[in-house]
Amino acid sequence: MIRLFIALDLPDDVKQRLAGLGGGVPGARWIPPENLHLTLRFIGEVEEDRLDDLDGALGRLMVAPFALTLAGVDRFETAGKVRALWVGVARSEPLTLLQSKVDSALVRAGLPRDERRFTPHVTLARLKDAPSQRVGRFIQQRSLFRCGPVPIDRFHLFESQTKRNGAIYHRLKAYGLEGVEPGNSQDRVEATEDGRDTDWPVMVDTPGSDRRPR
Ligand code: 2AM
Repeated sequence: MIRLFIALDLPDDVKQRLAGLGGGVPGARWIPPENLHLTLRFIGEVEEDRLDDLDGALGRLMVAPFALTLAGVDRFETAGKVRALWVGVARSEPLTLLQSKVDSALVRAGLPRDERRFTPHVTLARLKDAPSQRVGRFIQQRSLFRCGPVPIDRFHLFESQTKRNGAIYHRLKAYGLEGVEPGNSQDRVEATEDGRDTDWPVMVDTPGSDRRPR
């Protein structure tokens, strides 16, 4: 089995800015900058022999490149406890379109539809027993944070290997964004990070944490 998710990687300078927001919250495990990403769709565990089907469906997606703006800071709570701090995204129709096309592609490839509402975000930290006052202050002090426009011209299929102290992300595949050209709606857009075509896996990333209670 292999644990997968689809996400937007972010330019290095954006990751550095986001990482610079961290600190000042006891009980927070900050995501290392290289692991910061915007999840479009969590897939979870699938058999490895499903990879080709998923890849085929994702490679046929047609969405034009766009830019998004990261804005504000907020939290996720489970059972009354703050579990994650994240940076939000200013309303972006292209992002919503991309997310729904990714989901539909995965449904075509045989996965169940993701019924959860898409809340675009970049997780900054996972929290355990963080004092709510400090969390509140952290969010308030960064409420005016904005970063953008961030150019988005591809999305990635990631593998997540969960480890005791976090996770290792492997960027398996990159899919270039390209709009539909008139009269050519069947275009297949696909590119790996290094220009290779369909080899698995392609890239290895560095350790971080990705556990999130749901
Ligand atoms: P996040 O986007 O809120 O940080 C890899 O685990 C990525 O998939 C993480 O970025 C994580 O959350 C996201 N994700 C979504 N649903 C998940 C789930 N049920 N379990 C683990 N990760 C999930």
